[in-house]
Amino acid sequence: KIPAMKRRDFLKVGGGVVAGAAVGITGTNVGNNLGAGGELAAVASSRGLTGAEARAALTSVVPPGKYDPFFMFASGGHSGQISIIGIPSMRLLKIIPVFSRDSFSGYGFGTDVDGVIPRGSDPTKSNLLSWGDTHHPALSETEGRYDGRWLYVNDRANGRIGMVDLADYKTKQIYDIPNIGSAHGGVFVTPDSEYAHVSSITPRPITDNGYAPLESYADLYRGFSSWCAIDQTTGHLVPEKSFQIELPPYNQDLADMGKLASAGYGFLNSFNAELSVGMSHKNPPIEIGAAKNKYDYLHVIDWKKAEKVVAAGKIIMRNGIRVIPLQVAISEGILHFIPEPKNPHGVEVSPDGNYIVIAGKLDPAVTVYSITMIKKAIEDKNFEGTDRYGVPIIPITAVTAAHVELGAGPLHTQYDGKGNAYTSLFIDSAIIKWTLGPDAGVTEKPFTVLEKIPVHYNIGHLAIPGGDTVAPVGTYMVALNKWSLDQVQKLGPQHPVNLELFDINHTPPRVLSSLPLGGSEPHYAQIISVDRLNPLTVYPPGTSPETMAKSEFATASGQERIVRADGFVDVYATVMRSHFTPEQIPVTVGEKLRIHLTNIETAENATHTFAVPNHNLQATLDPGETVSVEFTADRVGSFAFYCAQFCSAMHMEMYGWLLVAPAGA
Ligand code: K7E
Ligand code: RUQ
Ligand code: CUA
Repeated sequence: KIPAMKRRDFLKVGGGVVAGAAVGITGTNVGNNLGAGGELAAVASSRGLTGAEARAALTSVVPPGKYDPFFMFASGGHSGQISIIGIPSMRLLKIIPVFSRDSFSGYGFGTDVDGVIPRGSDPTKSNLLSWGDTHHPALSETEGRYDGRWLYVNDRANGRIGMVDLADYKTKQIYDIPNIGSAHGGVFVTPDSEYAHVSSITPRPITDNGYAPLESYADLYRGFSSWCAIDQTTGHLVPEKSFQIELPPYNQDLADMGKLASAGYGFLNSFNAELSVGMSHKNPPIEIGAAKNKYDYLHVIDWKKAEKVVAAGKIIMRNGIRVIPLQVAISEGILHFIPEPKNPHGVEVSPDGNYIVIAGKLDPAVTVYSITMIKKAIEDKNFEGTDRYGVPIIPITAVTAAHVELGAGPLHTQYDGKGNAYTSLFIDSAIIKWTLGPDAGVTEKPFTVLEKIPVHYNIGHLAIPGGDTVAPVGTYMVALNKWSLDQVQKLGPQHPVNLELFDINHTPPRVLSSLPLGGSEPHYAQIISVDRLNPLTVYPPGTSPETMAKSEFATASGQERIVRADGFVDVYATVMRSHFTPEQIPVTVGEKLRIHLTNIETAENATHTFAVPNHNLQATLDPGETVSVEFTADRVGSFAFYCAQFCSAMHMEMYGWLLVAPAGA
């Protein structure tokens, strides 16, 4: 214990903060155990913590055995996965592989669900792909709030969308979206999860072979806004019910979904209205009269109208999906443009749906459009001509509610549900807290900068619980910083990204902790209240995660067998602590094996794996799970398969023999 005098000195140094914390705690249930609170100051002092640091620790610690109230589902960039991070503990709780193989979960190493990667829906594409670039996760919603059922995420690299089932936190589907090469905009889901939306970023030729010289860029390249229909029972994406809207070959960037006041609309940013195709001595940029513009185009899409046009059959089929041609989208009033400051990045709709906030990237400001004014302009046909494809352009002056100067490099915006917006500034390494306007209930000091919050460093996205829904919970905020720079000790030439947690209940917001995260680059994240999630803890016996129903290959204890028929060796096996049954699988070289494994455990945590040396095969089986692995015994040898997950005192004994005898033995 440090004497009172000294303690006071320390508290002075610490800005009186620990004193406050200690006073707050003294006399409460913990006060006595801690020795009248002074002990907290001593702990802080002995660890060299300032008062602010000690307070931050107390504000965000989640002690052993207690739980985080929020989960953050963060994309992983070119790791192709999703990370789940507890808030406020900032502990990494789980990694869900989506587009990339993962030997820990067995994903992509031979089992059914793992077959999502090789199977995909476009064999010409997915068969070749075992990585992706996850950017924008979208939790499913009911009435504009996260409902905890499913999660969708785009593959920015290959134009695909992955679906994760939040019943068991596993990837169930990868949909290769036709007609698009790479996909960035969205994913967003409609407020009742009718569709998950993704748009292309780099346009692709609409020729049959997917090739066209860049001289014909303006005529033959196109973007596509893709509305992937969601099956309301399984969460799977249904290609036959999905549709696309053909767009001009601008680079459609980020996108967001209208809600409440703007329900029925989708908003897509774009850049490269000049149709530049890059530097080449042969192909100068295509410069068109109207493209001397200082502006790019916000795409305003009336998706409810698009649905009706699709139902009326005013579509063409293109590579297995229904497409509304560009001219139909124009004539039916589905697509309108609003000029936006050049090269924007984020577009984010306020919780009430009234404001559409465009972050300038190169413009040190955000531009705020009003949905009321947009609707009126469309109704009045208040257009200032069209772009070169005939898309009507709404004058920017007719719809701008505010242009708010923030600082250098604005990228993304989130909301706290209390009338405030938080916008990340990449170049300034800061988050600006500013107020929305009257339509969001802010009458005093509308569109006013309140705080500049420094971050470390180079922030991309940011996330607030429910921060893109109709009901944000303005408690915590996470900055997803691209660089950690001086925040972490050196780890070789590549540094981790750095996620920083802020307390935004407090004015001004205070930093609480950080999570330097190696091995993935979260672009975007959504934070959900844990009480909205309702996952399985064990599967009902014999469940195939692929169908979430009982597998036809489920095997109960005592039913294990090896059957030879139709040119296959079918092995019906069970797995439990601490043995495989059967423990011997004798085959002859060249035989085709289908091994159906059922983990017959009913206890939580009792996961086993089936790992076969030298065969690149590693299937993970959670309690109750049935998976099938298929391979040809193409090499003579005795292979000791084993369980790779430490599961019991007899874990080392959990193995068996795959005996591949030579022909004629
Ligand atoms: Cu800003 Cu792909 Cu959302 Cu990354 S994008 S940061
Ligand atoms: S065995 S716990 Cu090397 Cu101890 Cu894994
Ligand atoms: Cu089962 Cu180790």
